[in-house]
Amino acid sequence: MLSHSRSGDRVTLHSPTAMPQACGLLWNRRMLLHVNCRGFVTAQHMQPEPGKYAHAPFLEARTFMQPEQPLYAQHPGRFLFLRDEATGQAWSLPHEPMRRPVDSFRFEVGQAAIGWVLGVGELEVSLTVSLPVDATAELWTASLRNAGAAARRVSIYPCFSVGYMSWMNQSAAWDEGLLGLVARSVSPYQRLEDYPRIAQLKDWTALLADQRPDSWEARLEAFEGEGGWADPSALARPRLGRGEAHYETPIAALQYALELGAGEARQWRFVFAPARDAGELQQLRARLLAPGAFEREAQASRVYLEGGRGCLRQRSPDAELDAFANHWLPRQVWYHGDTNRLTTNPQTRNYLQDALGMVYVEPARAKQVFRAALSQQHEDGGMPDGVLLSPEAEQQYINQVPHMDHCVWLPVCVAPYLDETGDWAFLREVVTGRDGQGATVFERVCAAMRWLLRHRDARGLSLIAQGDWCDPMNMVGPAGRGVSGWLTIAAAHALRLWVEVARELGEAGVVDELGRGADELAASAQAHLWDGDWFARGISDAGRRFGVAADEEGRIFLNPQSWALLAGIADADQRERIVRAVDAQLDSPWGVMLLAPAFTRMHEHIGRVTQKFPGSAENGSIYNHAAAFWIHALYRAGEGERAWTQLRRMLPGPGADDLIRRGQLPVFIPNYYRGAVHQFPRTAGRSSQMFNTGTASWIYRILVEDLFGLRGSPRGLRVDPALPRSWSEARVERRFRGASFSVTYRRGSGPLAVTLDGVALDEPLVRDVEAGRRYALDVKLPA
Ligand code: CEZ
Repeated sequence: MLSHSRSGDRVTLHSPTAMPQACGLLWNRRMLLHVNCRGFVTAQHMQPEPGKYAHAPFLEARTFMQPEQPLYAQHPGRFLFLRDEATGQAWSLPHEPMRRPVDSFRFEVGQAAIGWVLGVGELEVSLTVSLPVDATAELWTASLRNAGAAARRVSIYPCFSVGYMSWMNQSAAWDEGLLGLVARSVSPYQRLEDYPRIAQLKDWTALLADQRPDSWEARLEAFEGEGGWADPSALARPRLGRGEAHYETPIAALQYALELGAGEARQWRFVFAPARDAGELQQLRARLLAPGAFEREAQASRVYLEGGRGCLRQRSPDAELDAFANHWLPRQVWYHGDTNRLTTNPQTRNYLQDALGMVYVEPARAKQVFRAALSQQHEDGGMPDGVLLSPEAEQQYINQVPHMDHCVWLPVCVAPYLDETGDWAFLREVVTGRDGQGATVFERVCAAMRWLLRHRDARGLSLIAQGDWCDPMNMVGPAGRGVSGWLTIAAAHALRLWVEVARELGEAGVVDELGRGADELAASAQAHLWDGDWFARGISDAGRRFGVAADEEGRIFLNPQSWALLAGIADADQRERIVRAVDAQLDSPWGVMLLAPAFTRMHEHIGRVTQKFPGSAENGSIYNHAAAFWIHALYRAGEGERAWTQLRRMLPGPGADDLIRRGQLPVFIPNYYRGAVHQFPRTAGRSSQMFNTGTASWIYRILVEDLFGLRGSPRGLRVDPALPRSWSEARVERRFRGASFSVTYRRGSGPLAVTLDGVALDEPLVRDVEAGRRYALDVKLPA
């Protein structure tokens, strides 16, 4: 059903029906393409806010990216119809909308291209899409080969959805000058003041061809006819009708009729793109359909992706994990860090955590992010809900809801940056804030820590307002009294991390001040949140504790437990109880759930999270971001074996049953798998198919620092691995501060022993790392 290329950089699915939602993703800095194995495609481009150029056939709801987006029969896609002229038989490739089986099917998801190789009798058809690095356009190649002994007469019909563009104005027609089918529209608007913005939008959608087709059709209804989308009538006629759409729903369908001799092959290239006008299309054509252009763009994409290779190459007994960690995970980290998830106003916590991943991929970019975020810090030390990436950007969606946790992520993400790079000078760099005042990075983060300490109640617990890490936890503290158990604990962790940084700088006053603050937070958590076997999630405005044993729903939440381990708040007995409680109540074959039992009705002292469907998203799914915190905490608490079990569960496969249940290819970590495993067992484990998630950064860090234990410190590279017991050996290449380390791990008999270039180290620490040098480390793991 599934196969991997030798190096692991390509995954192939051999069926269009086994995992109908399976998909791959391509992106560049301007757009994102979500390509489903059956031919459906969801595309989004930035102008500068996210927009679409291939729509549903009806007025569609506009929203930000959503998990588990349903695909429907007329979902936008890129299809290639094929008709045998001798028999009249037709197929739609790769699978939709006719769904006629073909003789062989391969959906190939690569790093920079996604495609299909299909066998229809003796005809071999291939379809591939890639993106240019710096333009909004899809580059499609179709090829056809007759592997049989007799000549064949066939027609192929590239047929790309345009859909319902606008209720004000939409049309489509063939354009001989552009050699393409061009659909035009005017984005709907009503307010006069919106006109200048609307006038700038790319409201046209075009399918440009490298060869003149024999015919075309621009009107969806004419293409479908009475046969409907599942058996379009237009395919029954010798030639498409050359129709135009006049305030009718467009389609971009072309026809090439040809005779293919035995062994003969043909190839076509197409550019599918939005544009503002004919001039822009002319330019796209000149640039992207010129001879050799696709090859040049493919090369540029490879170079672009190279930038996101990351600092680790691993070879372990787990080939699937290796493929994922070497190719797919750093690519997902790179996507987040390089594009900011294609939004103009990333949530501050997402922006910072996406930079956390970049610490191991391109640390200079992480530094830029920290600078940019701190330059938008409020005068009182607080952080905004979102970071505006351009002067025109505005806070949208969830960023209009006050969340109290954004400061926490500063130490959580900056401390690993310091560990990785040793760039302590960054802390003395002056960043000008909103008020025009300059303060150093160190001072700004200290101010953010003081903000956290100030925003507490009389018990010393952190106020939650309308949310913390959990976006939809909006009714715990809107009146200004409710507190977050997780945030209290996370603030303690953040402060403790910053105390270590201050200690390194010799800032004794700060060490003292924030150290005391952290201890207070820890004491408050112990006094008011410990529930006997785990920590409570919060206390509402009305004083109601939740996430406690007495609750029927939402009895235990994962995040307070993970962060209590991380912050060192839990004593040995509490740690044991916590681990036992999480194992007993939150564990599942696909990972740990965020909370359980999932809420089945609205709880007005908690809020919107309880209204989400049980087992989806924050309401008790296996929310991978939170599962990653847990894994990281387990590693740091010395629970390596347990951590490994959870880490491995995050990846779909390798068994067919697991792949089918999750429905996702192992080419990215989704933001969640369905949870509520006891309440809704049928859907448990199903992937959200969503590529946007803070998980990627954390898991990358976990592989580098926790599993392989190659972690930076002020004095050099520390070696503290936690390989699973089942591994007797492994090898990695690790880039660190400009040097490269070849590390071999072998199971030994005594305690951990490390040799550097053949010489035993008295402490597992490589000091004074020199850029440009190659180091060979031999690590003997304890039995
Ligand atoms: O968004 C994420 C946020 O991007 O949810 C996380 C949060 O930490 C991330 O910053 C947990 O709440 O209902 C909502 O508003 C949801 O909160 C979503 O928007 C959620 C999605 O799952 C997208 O990843």
